[in-house]
Formats: sequence, C-alpha cells, structure tokens
Amino acid sequence: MSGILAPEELTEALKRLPGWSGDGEGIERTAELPGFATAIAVVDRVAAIAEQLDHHPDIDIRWRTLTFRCSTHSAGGVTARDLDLAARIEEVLAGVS
Ligand code: HBI
Repeated sequence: MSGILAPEELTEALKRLPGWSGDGEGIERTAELPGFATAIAVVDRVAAIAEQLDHHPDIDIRWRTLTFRCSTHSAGGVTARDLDLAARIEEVLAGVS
C-alpha cells in the first residue's frame, strides 16, 4: 500500500502534472471540453480507468467543465495511486480533439 507523500514529494510530482494543483488533502485539475457530450465521453473513459486501477476520482461535471479531484481515502491524503490516476486522466484529456 503506497504511503502519504511528503510535501516536497508532492511539490515535485505536481511539476510533472501541468494543470494539477493540490495539497496534502488531495490533488485536482479542471478541464474545459468542447461541449457537454465530449465531457461525458471523457468521464466515461476516466471511469473505466478508475475501475481498472480500483482508484476513483471525485468528478464535478458542469456543462463542459470537468474538475477531477484525487485523494486516497484509505490513507487520508495523497499517495502514488493518486499521481498514477492523474497521469492517466491527462492521457485521456490529451486525446480529446
Ligand atoms: N479511490 N480515490 C480513491 N481512494 C481510495 O482510497 C479508494 C478508491 N477506490 C477504491 C478503494 N479505495 C478501495 O481500495 C477500498 O479502499 C475502498
């Protein structure tokens, strides 16, 4: 089970995740999509990845604006699982036309 990241580890990790911000409680990222249908398609793809990883983001859907928030509930903070999930979410977003 991956442990809670130290503050300096989190700072370094966020440098590799442009668009993501966060603190010891969680990391988050907001994305603007071309439209609602594309936003929902992104959510669907992220959901499948979250199921694969058994690690699920909080997702806020507002028309074409998505906010993803990741934390490891069982650890009470940010772990490597959250960074892995964030990187996979970035791959989905990079593939949106
Ligand atoms: N998703 N974000 C997040 N954090 C968790 O701790 C978590 C999860 N999905 C499933 C999950 N934990 C299971 O491993 C159980 O711990 C509930």
